[in-house]
Amino acid sequence: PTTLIPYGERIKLHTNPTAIKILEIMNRKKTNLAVSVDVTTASEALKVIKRVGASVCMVKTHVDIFEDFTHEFTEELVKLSKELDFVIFEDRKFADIGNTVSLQYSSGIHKISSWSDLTNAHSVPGPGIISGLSKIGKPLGRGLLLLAEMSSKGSLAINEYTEKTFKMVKETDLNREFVIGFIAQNRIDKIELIKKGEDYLILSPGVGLSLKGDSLGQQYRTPYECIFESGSDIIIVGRGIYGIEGDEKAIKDEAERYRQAGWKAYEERLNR
Ligand code: 5IU
Repeated sequence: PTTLIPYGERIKLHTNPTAIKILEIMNRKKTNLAVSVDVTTASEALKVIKRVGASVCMVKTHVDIFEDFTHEFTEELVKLSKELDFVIFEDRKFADIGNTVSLQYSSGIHKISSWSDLTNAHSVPGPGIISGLSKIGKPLGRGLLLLAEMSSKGSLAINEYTEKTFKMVKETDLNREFVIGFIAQNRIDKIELIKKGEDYLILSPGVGLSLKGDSLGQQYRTPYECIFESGSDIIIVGRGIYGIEGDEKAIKDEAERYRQAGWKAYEERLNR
């Protein structure tokens, strides 16, 4: 199983430029941490990103939360992603028919495809959503994740839905070149769908070292539970890092604490 192969050796199992970039960064910076920057202004987001950048392989955004979105923000974000060496993931969760999502991805105010390395989509509309996004994203070397499971209580993305989401990607080679992984709580090769030599990245949100949940259904697991026990590749942490009390340094230190916890769990997994 790919959980026993080091991130650096999985690079050769990919052809998608974004997947290669993610694994290279993880290997180079020794980090499987993605920080989710869910603050309501672009200026605050940039402050957080500058503090956590050195510790992460990826920054996850929800740009529709910002009160002050402009393309100066995305230009600055792209610049920071190069300077601090991370990948940009706009967590857009597309969910419409192929034609609509291709427009939502490329157009409107946000023009996500022009700056975000990675985005994600629900599988609920069927494979047309992958084709619609791929039409825009693949020529740009972008990557897509499908949502196979969610961290929130009562999620309907379970059992057969999860399994069919994995199968949807495997239907055509075109999908496989653009879909580089899944948002999930568990490793998918457990369900024996992955052929030898195929590799997908598994990203898991709902991660906290001391958080236990919120009042709106979020559920948290530790980095160890995600990486070691469930075989996930990347942990996504939001409030656990940017929500920490204290001065500027507190956020930086907390990101580093999560990076170390995630990396230790990965090393233990390899040595199992
Ligand atoms: N997110 C989840 N759970 C999911 C999916 C996405 O929490 O199943 I798919 C997003 C929501 C938020 C971030 O942007 O990940 C987690 O933030 P907190 O660590 O602050 O809970």
